[in-house]
Amino acid sequence: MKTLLLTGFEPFLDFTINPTMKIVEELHGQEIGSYKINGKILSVDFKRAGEQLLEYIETIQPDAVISLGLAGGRFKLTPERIAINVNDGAPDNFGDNPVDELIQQTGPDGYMTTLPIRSMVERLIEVGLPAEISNTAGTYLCNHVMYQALHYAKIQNKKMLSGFIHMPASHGLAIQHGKIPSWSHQDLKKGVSTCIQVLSEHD
Ligand code: PCA
Repeated sequence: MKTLLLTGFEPFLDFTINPTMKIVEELHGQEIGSYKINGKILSVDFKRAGEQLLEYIETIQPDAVISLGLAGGRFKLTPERIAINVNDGAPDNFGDNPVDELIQQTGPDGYMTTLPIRSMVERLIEVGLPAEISNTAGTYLCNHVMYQALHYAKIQNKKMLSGFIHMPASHGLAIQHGKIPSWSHQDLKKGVSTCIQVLSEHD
């Protein structure tokens, strides 16, 4: 059996619930296809999140990493195509507010995902869940951890596949927030499980 590191994030900014947390907690310990899932939650912290993720990777030695994040306002499940070497944007949960910073001083401008995102999107649509590839993960924490995992795999010469999936708000979050579209928790979770199944068939 292979190991999948599945990460989610804590709440941040005016998003009082992060729907990725419940999904990661519920899928932790489960098996989907050839993968056993190890779920972890990352801090919305520019200084720590990358380190946290790399510590989990070194301890767990996963065959693949899927990181999940909330994209409040998006309507679809959106596997990300690329991570860029930039930290920028709104303050994190510790008030850190980097402007135009590099994530890795000597790293490349970007890394393409190594997850089978085209097949994931096709399968999501087949099972009735709206999905499309996103061509920007932004410049906030989600882009940051996606970049860090891909950079690690590259410089360590590891086969480990990795990438990021952004998701819409859950109904629970949308009720509290008031101004964003939402999906049921069950559909969000089914979407993530479907992507893991596709990954399992892919490799
Ligand atoms: N979404 C944010 C960070 C944490 C999360 O769930 C992002 O899109 O960068």
